[in-house]
Amino acid sequence: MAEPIRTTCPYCGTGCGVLAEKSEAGWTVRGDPDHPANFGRLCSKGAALGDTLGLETRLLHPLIGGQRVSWGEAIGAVAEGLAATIAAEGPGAVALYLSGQLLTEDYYAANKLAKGFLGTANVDTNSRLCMASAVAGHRRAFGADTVPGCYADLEEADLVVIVGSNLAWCHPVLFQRLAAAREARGTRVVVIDPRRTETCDLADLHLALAPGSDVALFNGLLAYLGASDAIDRGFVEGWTTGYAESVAAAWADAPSAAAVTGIPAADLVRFYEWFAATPKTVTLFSQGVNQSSAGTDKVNAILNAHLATGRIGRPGMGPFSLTGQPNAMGGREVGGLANQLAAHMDFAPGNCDRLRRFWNAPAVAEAEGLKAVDLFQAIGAGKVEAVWIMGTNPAVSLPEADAVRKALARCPLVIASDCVADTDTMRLAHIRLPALGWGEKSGTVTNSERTISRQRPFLPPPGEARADWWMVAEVAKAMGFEAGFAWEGPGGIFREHARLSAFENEGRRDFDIGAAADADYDALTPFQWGERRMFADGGFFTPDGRARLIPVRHRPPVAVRSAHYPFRLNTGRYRDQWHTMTRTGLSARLSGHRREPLIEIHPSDAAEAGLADGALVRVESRHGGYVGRLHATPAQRRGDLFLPMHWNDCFAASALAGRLLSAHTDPISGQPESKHEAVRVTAFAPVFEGVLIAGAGLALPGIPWWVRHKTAGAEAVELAGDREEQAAALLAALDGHFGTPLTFRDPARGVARFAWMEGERLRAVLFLASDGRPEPARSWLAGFIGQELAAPLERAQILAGLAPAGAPGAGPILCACFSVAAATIAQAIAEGKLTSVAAIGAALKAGTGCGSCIPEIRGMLKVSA
Ligand SMILES: Nc1nc2c(c(=O)[nH]1)N[C@H]1C(S)=C(S)[C@@H](COP(=O)(O)OP(=O)(O)OC[C@H]3O[C@@H](n4cnc5c(=O)[nH]c(N)nc54)[C@H](O)[C@@H]3O)O[C@H]1N2
Ligand SMILES: Nc1nc2c(c(=O)[nH]1)N[C@H]1C(S)=C(S)[C@@H](COP(=O)(O)OP(=O)(O)OC[C@H]3O[C@@H](n4cnc5c(=O)[nH]c(N)nc54)[C@H](O)[C@@H]3O)O[C@H]1N2
Ligand code: SF4
Ligand SMILES: [Mo]
Repeated sequence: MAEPIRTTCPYCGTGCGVLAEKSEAGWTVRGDPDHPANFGRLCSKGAALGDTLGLETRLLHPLIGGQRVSWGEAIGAVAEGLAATIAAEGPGAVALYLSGQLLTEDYYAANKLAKGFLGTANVDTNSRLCMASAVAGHRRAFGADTVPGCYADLEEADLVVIVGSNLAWCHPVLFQRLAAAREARGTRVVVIDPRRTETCDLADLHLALAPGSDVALFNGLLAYLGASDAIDRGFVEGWTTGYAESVAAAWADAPSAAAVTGIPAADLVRFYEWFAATPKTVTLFSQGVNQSSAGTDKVNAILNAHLATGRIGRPGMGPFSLTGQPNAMGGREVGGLANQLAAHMDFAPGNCDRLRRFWNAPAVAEAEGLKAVDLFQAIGAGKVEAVWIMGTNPAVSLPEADAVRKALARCPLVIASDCVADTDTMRLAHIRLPALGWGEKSGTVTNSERTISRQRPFLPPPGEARADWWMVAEVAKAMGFEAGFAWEGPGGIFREHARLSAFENEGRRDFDIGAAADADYDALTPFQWGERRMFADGGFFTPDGRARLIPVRHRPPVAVRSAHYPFRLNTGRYRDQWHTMTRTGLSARLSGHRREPLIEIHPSDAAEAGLADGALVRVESRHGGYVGRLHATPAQRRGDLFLPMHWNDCFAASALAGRLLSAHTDPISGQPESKHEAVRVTAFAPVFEGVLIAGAGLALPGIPWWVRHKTAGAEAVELAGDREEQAAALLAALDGHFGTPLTFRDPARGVARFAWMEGERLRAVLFLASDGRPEPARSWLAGFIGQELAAPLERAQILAGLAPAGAPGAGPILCACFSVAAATIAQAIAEGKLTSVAAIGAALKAGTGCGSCIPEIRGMLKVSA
């Protein structure tokens, strides 16, 4: 076997090192034992990377208006379109919308073209939806966007506070590192989240706060700390400003903290006592904090508590912002946000001038550009007339998604670069450019702890796909900017980026990787920028070198519940899907965990509303509707609903979270409040439900509700309708496609089943039921699609939909590594045979691969105990 290729996982900001190895069977991946983020571990998504390398959904050639064109024509059209828009309307009419999934080199090139050569600062990124509040909070407190700590702090802490983060599902390898440390040293863990998530598996205390009440909770903490002897007076006096005002503001909220958060006072005090008594405390935070109209204040409320206690920059302590995307940090370093320039510089005149000289740039943007939500509103209003979208799917991920779609539909020039041909955004693009994907592209990414690692290619470029930086450079050259964009590869871009970070820096800016400019790019090993831990002895990047405590007050989320919209909606992530599913949706292994979106609700709320567990329901907000299956669970607070952000029009009818959300934003960071909306929930009341299993991509004319998912080499479609004619129309369409089916009907039970054959080969099966959902063994059946059926017995079994004993069952898969169904584990537990995670692992293998499912297994054991 050849030497493995050392690269980095393209999913979450943990930034795990991956070894890609070629074997007879193709490329396989495993965790890189030498990478400092994961030391060999991978989660379910990382472990399934090999399943997502297929080309079936890829865009392989440039397209203009749906017609294949050459690269020369495509680049020419982009360059001419941008130039014509600038000539007619000025540079502000042109925008770039980028992504934390681009590599640093791609991101640097795009930002340089826009902010240095086109003269527009209308360059924003999906990090606006993700990290903007953390960035703004860091800059307010530290004078720079610095994450002070490192992952080892999680392992050295005595108390870890996890705020608004479902670490077990969203940063699973960090969760495993924390779990191991807790096992070894008894780390105390507090989880602050309105939902009882899988992350609570490690929690000594779970504070199920009212959504949006984090500032009140942390103000209560600061007031408590101020009144106890936990304040580090030396640090506060020597290295901070704003302490007295911040404690005064905290006292204004503190008396109502229990009422506002809805947390029993005794639990709050317990948390405050633990925090006060534990110097080695790390506070991790993520989207429950950032995605809020008070996101920046939430961040500063957390930073205040750490600054007041001097718990920053020393082993085992500090506030820690978990970054979501693999290169959210790299994007911040190159200035991908509309209110930043490159290399962590802002728009101060000296910085603009420095960039002008360094880049020899003709048109450096002098003022901040439009932030994502405002940018798409400006497109809708006709103020921005050309937009180039790279590596993100805003038609899905932005709030008020229908307004975003309308804006793109009326925009004269929409250019989109993606590795996938069909996404909700690509459907709206005039010019579609094929990008290289993971395993093909080459460059660097920066993870949550400031470690820069290489992504290395191991696959040839498919079709005519090209690197994102290459497209940018070609467009720049076609617009006459040859000199600034003459790089031969990503290494040259990285060296320029490194040199810029050191240019006239002299310690004034936190981001300085000048030393890496001379490193051997191809051999680059992971390295962390800055000190291992920052700010232990002050040295903040504010004008006076002191950190700022910021006085903040509780503000509720903008969307208010009413008699019409009595529920609070919260949205977020599932363990095995990544965002809009363009890659994870290709893997049967990953799609088995949650094959359709669930609408989670407290059982008492469901009962009061007369809604049955497992029934289809409709959620509606002022902006739109969403249909999904109700899942009643005590993990939800009363009055709150949760649904996933992943599904979209390519994977489902009517399951797009962004369509429900208002575009309310934080006034400082501009980050949208994607975690809060006021909604109602009502029965969908189908007259039939069904499951269709066939090859991919069948049209479903007239079916009002469907969800597609991959299963064992075929596609399963869960579907439902509210009129009998819809079922008849679907049957007619399938007959038209496949011919006459074998049929089984039991009208008394409202059951009908169909199997379409071509000779002895099975083409498709459809199960319909008028009373609840049919439950055929989906993945077992899927295994027969395209196969010749051996015997009449098999035909009979297929129409029965029943798998023989031992075949994969009907329900969701809990353990993605070994395809162990949730039902199999539940049954073993119910029979009393298996009573621990270890016993389940030994008997069923579940949990013995990547370990991502262990919190769920332990949850099942707890429920049965
Ligand atoms: N499996 C998976 N992992 C991922 C991703 C993915 O798509 N799939 N995406 C990556 C990206 S880009 C990101 S940004 C991260 C996100 O990682 P996380 O932030 O951990 O994920 P979310 O599920 O969006 O939200 C976290 C939690 O915030 C809680 N929450 C909602 N409102 C509030 C509130 O007012 N206060 C508090 N304290 N909590 C609240 C929600 O209930 C939810 O459990 O995940 C990364 N990792
Ligand atoms: N309701 C709700 N909405 C949310 C959130 C939420 O919690 N709730 N979270 C928000 C957050 S934190 C985030 S980060 C966003 C994420 O939202 P998006 O960025 O819109 O989602 P992705 O599916 O990651 O989109 C990435 C796209 O880039 C493509 N791609 C992958 N690699 C490359 C590449 O190398 N080059 C190019 N050109 N394309 C590539 C993929 O195929 C995909 O189409 O969603 C936000 N929206
Ligand atoms: S935790 Fe999982 S998704 Fe995140 S980088 Fe590591 S392997 Fe990839
Ligand atoms: Mo994110």
